[in-house]
Amino acid sequence: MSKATLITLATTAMLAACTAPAPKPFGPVPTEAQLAWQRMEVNMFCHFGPNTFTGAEWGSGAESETVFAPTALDCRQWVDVASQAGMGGIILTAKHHDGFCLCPSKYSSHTVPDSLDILRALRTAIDDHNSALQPPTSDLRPSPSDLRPSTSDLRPPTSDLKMGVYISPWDRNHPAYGTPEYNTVFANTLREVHTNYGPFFEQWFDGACGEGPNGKRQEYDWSLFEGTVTEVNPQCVMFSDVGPGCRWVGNEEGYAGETNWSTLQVENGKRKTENGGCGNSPISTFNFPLSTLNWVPAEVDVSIRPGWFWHADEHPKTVDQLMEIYYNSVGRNGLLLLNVPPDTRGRIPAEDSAVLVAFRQERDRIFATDLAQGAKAHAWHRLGHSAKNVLDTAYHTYWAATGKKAELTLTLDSVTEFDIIVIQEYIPLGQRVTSVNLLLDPDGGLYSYTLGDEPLCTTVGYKRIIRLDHPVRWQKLVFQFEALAPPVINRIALYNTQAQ
Ligand code: FUL
Repeated sequence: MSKATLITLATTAMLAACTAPAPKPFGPVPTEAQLAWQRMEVNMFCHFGPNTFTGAEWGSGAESETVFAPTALDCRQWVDVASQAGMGGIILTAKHHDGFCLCPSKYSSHTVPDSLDILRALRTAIDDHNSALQPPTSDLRPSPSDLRPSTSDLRPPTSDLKMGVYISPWDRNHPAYGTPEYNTVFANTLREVHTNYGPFFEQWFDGACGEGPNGKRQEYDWSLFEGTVTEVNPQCVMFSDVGPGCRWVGNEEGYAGETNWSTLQVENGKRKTENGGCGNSPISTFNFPLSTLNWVPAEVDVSIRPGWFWHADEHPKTVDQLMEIYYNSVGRNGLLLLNVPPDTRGRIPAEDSAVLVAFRQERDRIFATDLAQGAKAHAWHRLGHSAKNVLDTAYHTYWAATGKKAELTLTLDSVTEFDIIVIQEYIPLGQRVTSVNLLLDPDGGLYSYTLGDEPLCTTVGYKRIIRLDHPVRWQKLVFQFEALAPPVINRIALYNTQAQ
């Protein structure tokens, strides 16, 4: 569906809700697929292949196909872990740089045998999981939400798991790599995988790009690759260093910048072509708000373990480390793609799944009770979309301010202790906010002070989670927004991390 249709839908929803017309979108806006992608918030990455068995991170491509031999493959277990951990989807390395394909292929002999088709096993496991979540046919069957572990109201409802693929353009095995013919081979592989195992919510084009078996580097034909994916699967969000669907955040440690725009300045909307069209665009082009050309939100890819592939002597991060990553990715307008590598059995190790479930429980605990619920919200300047809309949990309702500087006051029922503030912009109408400041009880009351000279945050985007240095106890909060265009805010929520 086009951006225009998405805006029309959002507009229609608004009209039904409150009769006031929606404000005009500002700058680039997400497609329907990009919005659905962003609302997934946390996804699972699975690096699995010959490297799992050899201990390498970048296989040479010369490994024997028989090296890949999982002893107890169980993709259903991956799906259970992802679901229990509150993930929206799983992206599997269908082909890493060593060129080994986790499905049989007409275009390569370096693949699994038919009997060990990992893509088919994962597709089936995901489809089976999703059909167990279908709406009840009678009152006796549990509803999809009953089947899922509880989630806080901030997590968008996800009724199913989606599947995505990583298909590396760099191929250290294919004899044609480094020649124009390889571009056709790669496009054929994309078509084959997307046709046989899709639809996929995301296609991952990694940025690594080196020499092939003949010592040559490939000049990638990106328009052929992207065109092929779009032809088979128009809703697929394509990741690469510079988009077009979503982009690399610039590091593999699990954080987005404090300022993080979903608008990306790519040279006139085109991929940079230096170095054969691979490698990231200069960091200076990230986080630059003035481009009106591209909506390319950031994806934060990071591994739960030191390596991307499973290695016997490595262990997963702790819940505290994962929470830090969550705040610095989802909490900074990014999508978190957390890599959880299956081991030589073809299962996710128990120590990783235990941490993932605890990570989920910790998020559910912290975000269980929105302390702003029941508050009164007031703004002098609004465009028919009242301030109280920031308090409801419906996605398509919002407060629309009239000026680039705007204030919104929340008066809580009583003095309340909190240490987390969550703000969400209504991104179907664009990303606008450049800074938010907070005044606590500015009427000269006992607790009158600001949170320092620094703004509470710079950009907001889809979601901003602000952690205060220490819990504060307050009743009246005034949010002061500055923006490139009048802010459109769909949610403000308050939490207390110490609450039980
Ligand atoms: C990089 C690759 O080189 C790594 O092996 C890994 O797959 C990471 C997610 O992307 O570009």
